[in-house]
Amino acid sequence: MMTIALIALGGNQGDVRRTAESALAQIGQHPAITVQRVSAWYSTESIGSAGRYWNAAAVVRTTLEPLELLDQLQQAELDHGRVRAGHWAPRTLDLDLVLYGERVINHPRLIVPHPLAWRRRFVLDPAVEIAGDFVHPISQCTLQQLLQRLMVRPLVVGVDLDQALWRVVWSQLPSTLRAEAEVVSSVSGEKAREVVVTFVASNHGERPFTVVVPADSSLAARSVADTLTAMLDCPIEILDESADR
Ligand code: A4P
Ligand code: MG
Repeated sequence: MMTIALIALGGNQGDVRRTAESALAQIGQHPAITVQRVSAWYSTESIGSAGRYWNAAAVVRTTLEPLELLDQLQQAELDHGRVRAGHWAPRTLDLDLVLYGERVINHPRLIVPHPLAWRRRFVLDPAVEIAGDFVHPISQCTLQQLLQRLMVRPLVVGVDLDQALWRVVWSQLPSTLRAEAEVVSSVSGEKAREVVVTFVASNHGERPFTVVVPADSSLAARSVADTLTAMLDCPIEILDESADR
């Protein structure tokens, strides 16, 4: 059966855009995959490492099963210099499967929709450019709606975290993040060291997503900062393809 899938592209090592173009050409040569649309490239604040990333999105049509498509994406990553040096390590190219039609997949090798996509501007901005009406099958929101709810300022964030720990986490966040986000609720008391943070961030009344952070306060601060940065950072669309190479 023919399925439309959405792929997120990202990288922060080497000439990411050229690498990605080559990887997409390789993927498109597979007899069961057609690359339909590719977004512009966006310069984005790096989450988890220093510097900036390049991000984009691509829509493909495929008759491959999800795991077979993942195999092709991972092969293309490997063929384009990707060394798996650790989680969130710098990379020449990361190809994530964000959506596979409206399928929900929970396999040890593959979780679809990509669980972090809904709160990452670096995924949603390029995705909305080419696939704004695609539906996220868990939230039942379109990608356009998911992006829209991250655009509200201040971004309203509901936090369910021990008060004392939250105060430490909040005090460690960069002031730029604190200026753009507003905490509307926090739960204290009995659930001491409760570590579930709920980002309400919703105009649409759909159920909130949650982010689980580590109990250790400095790790929690890092994790919340990464999450908020990915939600608040405004990707810069690079219009001139030839610029900056
Ligand atoms: N896997 C499970 N679900 C999927 C899926 N939907 N798509 C498995 C792709 N792979 C999926 O991935 C680790 C494992 O996830 C694979 O074995 C696969 O079977 P990986 O690509 O080897 O490792 P990774 O990239 O370090 O992990 P992951 O989870 O893809 O990292 P992220 O979350 O994508 O973070 N900052 C900016 N601005 N832009 C970025 O693109 N990317 C990352 C990487 C960090 N910071 C970034 C960006
Ligand atoms: Mg990946």
